[in-house]
Amino acid sequence: MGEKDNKESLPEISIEQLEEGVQHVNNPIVGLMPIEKRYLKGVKEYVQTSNNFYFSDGEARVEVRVVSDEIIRVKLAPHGTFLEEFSYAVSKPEQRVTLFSFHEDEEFYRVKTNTVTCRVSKKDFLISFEDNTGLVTNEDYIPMHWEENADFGGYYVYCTKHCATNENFYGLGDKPSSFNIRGRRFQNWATDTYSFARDQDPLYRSIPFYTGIKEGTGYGIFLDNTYKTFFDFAHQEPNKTSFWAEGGELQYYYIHGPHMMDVVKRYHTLTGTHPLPPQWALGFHQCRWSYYPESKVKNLAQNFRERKIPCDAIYLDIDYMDGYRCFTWNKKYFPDPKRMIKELSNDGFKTVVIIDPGIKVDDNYWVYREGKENRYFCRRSDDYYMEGHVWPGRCQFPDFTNPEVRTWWGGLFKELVEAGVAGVWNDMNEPAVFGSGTFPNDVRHQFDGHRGSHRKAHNVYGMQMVRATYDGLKKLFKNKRPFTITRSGYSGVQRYSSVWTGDNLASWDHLKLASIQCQRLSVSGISFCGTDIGGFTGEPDGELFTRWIQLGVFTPFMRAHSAGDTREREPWSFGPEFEAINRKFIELRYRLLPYIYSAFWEQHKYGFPILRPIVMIEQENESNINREDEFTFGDKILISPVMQPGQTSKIVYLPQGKWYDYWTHEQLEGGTEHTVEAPLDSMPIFVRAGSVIPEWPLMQYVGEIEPDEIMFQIYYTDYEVNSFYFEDHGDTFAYEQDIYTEKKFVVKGDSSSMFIRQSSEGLYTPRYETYELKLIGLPFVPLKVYIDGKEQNQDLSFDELGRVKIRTNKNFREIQVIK
Ligand code: MIG
Repeated sequence: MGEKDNKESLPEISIEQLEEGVQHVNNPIVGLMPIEKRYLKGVKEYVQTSNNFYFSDGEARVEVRVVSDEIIRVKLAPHGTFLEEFSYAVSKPEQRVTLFSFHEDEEFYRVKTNTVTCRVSKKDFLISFEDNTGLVTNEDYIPMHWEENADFGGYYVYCTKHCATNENFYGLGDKPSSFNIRGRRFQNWATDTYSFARDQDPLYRSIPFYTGIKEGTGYGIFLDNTYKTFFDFAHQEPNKTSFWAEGGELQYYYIHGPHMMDVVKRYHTLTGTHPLPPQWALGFHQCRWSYYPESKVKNLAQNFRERKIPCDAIYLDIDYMDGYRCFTWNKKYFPDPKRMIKELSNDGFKTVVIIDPGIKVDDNYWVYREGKENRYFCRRSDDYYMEGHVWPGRCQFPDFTNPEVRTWWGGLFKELVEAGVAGVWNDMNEPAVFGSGTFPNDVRHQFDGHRGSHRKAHNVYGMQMVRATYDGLKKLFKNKRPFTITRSGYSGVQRYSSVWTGDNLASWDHLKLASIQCQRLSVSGISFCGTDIGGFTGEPDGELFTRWIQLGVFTPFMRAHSAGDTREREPWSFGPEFEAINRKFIELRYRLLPYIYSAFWEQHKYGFPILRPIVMIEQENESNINREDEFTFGDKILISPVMQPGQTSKIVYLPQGKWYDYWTHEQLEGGTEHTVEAPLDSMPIFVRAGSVIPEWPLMQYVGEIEPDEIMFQIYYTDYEVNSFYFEDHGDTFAYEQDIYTEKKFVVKGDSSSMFIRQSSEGLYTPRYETYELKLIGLPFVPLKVYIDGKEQNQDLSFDELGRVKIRTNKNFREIQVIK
């Protein structure tokens, strides 16, 4: 970060200097204050209106709002006047009615809910939060402060908190740094960062939310401010954590834990979760800059099918358009898009096309004309249109913060949808402009009626673009789920889109960063994320590509992508040996799709992040604070991707409890590290004891086969374990009307028996009738099996992997296996 941006280090202006500057003015300077940092002074009074408490130091006011039992919001108005309530991030600002009380003594005011107390000190206006055992989790180091901004109006606003020696930090979106971000400073200002480096900051997204964990207790801070924001986690001084913004309100949510999982789930109650994606979007996607002309696309599709490598989606990057004009086709390359897309679709491929925000200035181009006639493009402070160069040449840019523009934009997809396009990829929406990087600060935005310059709208521009895209597609698709992917985004973008991490590089360190960035995005509210498998720029060798495919199986979004100046980059591009391993792992992804889909449902419905880093599972264990290799996908499967060239074994940490090696079914004790084999054709994958993992028969694409049976692998446990399984149509919004089935399995065994109980919720009925259960790890030789109390006559012998097979009706309530 440049010194210029660091307001904390700007020299302060003295009264003498200021008076020097105004000595020729005739007006008296009474009341004119020098511009310098000002701090809240002691609290003079307070007023309560329902769940809002207003404290004042005589001039500045602070609002403390009880949002829910576990969430309290703090807001500062330096001169006593709050801005209008408005947020792009928070979809439901009013949560359920909460219980709270107010207390005052000599020293403090206290706003108390069932779980959190917000304490305001009368003497110096310091604000702190404690749980109901009196443990202080978060407290101001100095009072909130601000500095007037003479150029733009408003204030730079600051908050500085105590930081304990054993306090660690997680979150903040896509930062390409170590998973634990203690000791670092970051800024949020969405930026197109081609071929970004480790520790480069900022990147494409702005997610001003983090979880702090102090002595095993977690809490969250979400600074809902769209301006350029800064976070310092004990970087400048080891005992302070600060966050500040270049404008807008100092407005943050304190989110109670104590578990990081609670914090992230509650953050989701504020900012929303991903809607369910169409099921095919969880398959393998193949992308490149660019596949054209049509013959190349067809050839690619044919290769996948002939080689029997599963794939669901093919992407068209910018070259499919006519001179990079959005919503047009290059008819030389793609003479009949509708026919081509239909043929691809008959072969099981979905077509996803890229759409950028820059609209070519060209009076013969209908999109430009419509935008111009309706004044939909962004303008500068002096009313000139904002112009900048991007791929199409000279462009203007829709103001996506205007709801009318969003509706117009959504409608522009009509022809693409009629041509059969199934998904849209929004790129360059930081927004990126060649040369200058992005828009100048003075560009004006409608900001949903709340008006603002680009300083205020920059970080939400991409999110509002993909929102317009998603909402438009949703309308055009009738009741079918759209698929969208965006490069830029602000908190809450998960309600509209998946994301990828942008222009990474083909290197082993970037493979590591890919894993960290996806884990970080997942604990920052954006579960549906992935990376360019293989690295966007540069050339991976076969080994790196294969290791990246392996990680990709366990990222919620799985897509191979590469820049135009690189060699071909398909799963077969590195020779038959690598092709075989790549196939094996892409097949694994497809077998696990029902598990992956169920994990997605848990994210959508309950706000559980899909990827869960070790610290999220065992935050109380100090030795976990810096672990970043292992994570779980959903609740049951743990992976530790191999991220070194030539590596054939790996030390893997398994959390407390019992685990099984996914490949060998060997049982392993958790709470410790294990050395495991990891030759190139394998990778460390473990399953929690007691898990019930659904698998589909192998398909080349989602929907190729309607399974006539679902297979479940059930891992023996001697303590009770629950698992969930979700299914529905896979491509409609009927789940919003409870047309789905959510199954719960309970598994437990002892030395001579094991039971599996099943219960079910929801209104969806799948067509298949039976399950095939494979029991793994039974410590006894089973002789009898009872299904709902009836003894069965089934072959209970162990297969070559030590599994016992049971076939059952899908509606069983209880199965018992007995020695
Ligand atoms: O200026 O559309 O990150 O995925 O292939 C480059 C071309 C524009 C950047 C994206 C990349 C995409 C590329 N785009």
